[in-house]
Amino acid sequence: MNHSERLFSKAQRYIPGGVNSPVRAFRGVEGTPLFIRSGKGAYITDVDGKHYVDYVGSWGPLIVGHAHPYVIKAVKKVITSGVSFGAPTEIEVKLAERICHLMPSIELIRFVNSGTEAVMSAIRLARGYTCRQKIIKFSACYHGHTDSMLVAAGSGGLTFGIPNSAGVPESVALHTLVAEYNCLDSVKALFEKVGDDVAAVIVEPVAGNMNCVLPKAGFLSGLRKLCDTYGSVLIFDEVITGFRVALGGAQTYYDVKPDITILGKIIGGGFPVGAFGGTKDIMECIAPLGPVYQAGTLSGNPVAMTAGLATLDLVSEAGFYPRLEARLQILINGLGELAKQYGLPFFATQVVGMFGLYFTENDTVETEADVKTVDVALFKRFFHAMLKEGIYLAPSAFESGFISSVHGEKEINQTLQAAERVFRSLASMR
Ligand code: KE4
Repeated sequence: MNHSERLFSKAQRYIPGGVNSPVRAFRGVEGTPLFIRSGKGAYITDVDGKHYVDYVGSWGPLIVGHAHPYVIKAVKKVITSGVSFGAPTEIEVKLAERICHLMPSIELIRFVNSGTEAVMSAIRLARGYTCRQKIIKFSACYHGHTDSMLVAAGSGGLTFGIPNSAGVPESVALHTLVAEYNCLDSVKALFEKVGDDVAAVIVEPVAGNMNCVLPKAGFLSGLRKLCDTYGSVLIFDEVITGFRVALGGAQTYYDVKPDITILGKIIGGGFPVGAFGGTKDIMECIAPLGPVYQAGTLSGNPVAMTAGLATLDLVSEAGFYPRLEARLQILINGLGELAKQYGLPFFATQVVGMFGLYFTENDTVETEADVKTVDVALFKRFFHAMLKEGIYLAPSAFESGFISSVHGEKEINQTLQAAERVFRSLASMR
């Protein structure tokens, strides 16, 4: 047994499935999950001392790579002055100010400790603001594990083929209506049925939890129009896309303004964080100003705020996103050429610093049905072969991949050389 295997067996003695989040258990690809000892830049090192080029980046937060010196220096400076006070601090005001400036749709913002907590709070807020109950979400989109969102959840749900979760009361699930991503007609049909009771539509502007599916032209603006027509709140879940696809998030990239934005991941620089923000009239319904209660012991934690602000300093540098996009484009184009050369069914998507790899005959992927055409068995073989080559991809055919600003030419070339060997071997077995 190697160290990861030994640790995994011990972990299962104390932690359900040996992991603190299901997708980490490698059940989507089989085999033993790697236990990670450290990360530096574009690399992680497992407990057996093997290094990997990392395309998970802790599922998105590490857009400037692992242990970036500027982030670490900022955290080291603040951590020795105390780690939490349960009282307001200057740093949370600074981060709030920065985000409000970078995302003009956000006039007021509340920090919490996870994306799930932010989604849960935003849904309660939308219901409190509109005095309505129904929420429209999209099948195979994932918004964390709050009860009302575990209805045709994507991410873990899609990977495990469990369209919803045990333990979610009927009385909760019945208020969640499920439409099809990129299909405005499916949303219109729901609005025509219960439009006057729809509190909000919640959407991932780029669907990053059914692999990586881009919004079709007019889809997001169509949701905006429907919400305006029916007086519902449009919630953009930008936990992944926030500061991943543009400095102003997907709402700037696609030029569609939501009423509430959910953030997480990058704004904490790898520390536990979440946030929800929006227009003043909506956000002023939140306690202590308004009747919608919401609270949190560690909300606005000064260490997380510091790491988040340092990360936003770095992503705000001139040319950050064009460089990120150009670097990833080389990888995506290279993989496409190699797959073609070896006759493998392959399609890839990219939005600036995030991407999706699909082993499908399809020449486009726009819906959940398209995503389900992938050859999962082929993906599993690809995943493990790339892992052997020292390339760490998301352990699921239904997750997005992420690049960081410190994935350089060396890492991209290393990945493409590994892919060439892997594609050649996969092709020989077909
Ligand atoms: P957290 O509660 O995991 O911080 O955020 C939930 C969440 C909300 N919204 C979106 C769009 C998300 O992608 C997520 C969480 N993303 C997953 C990865 N697909 C986190 C990884 C995991 O569950 O272990």
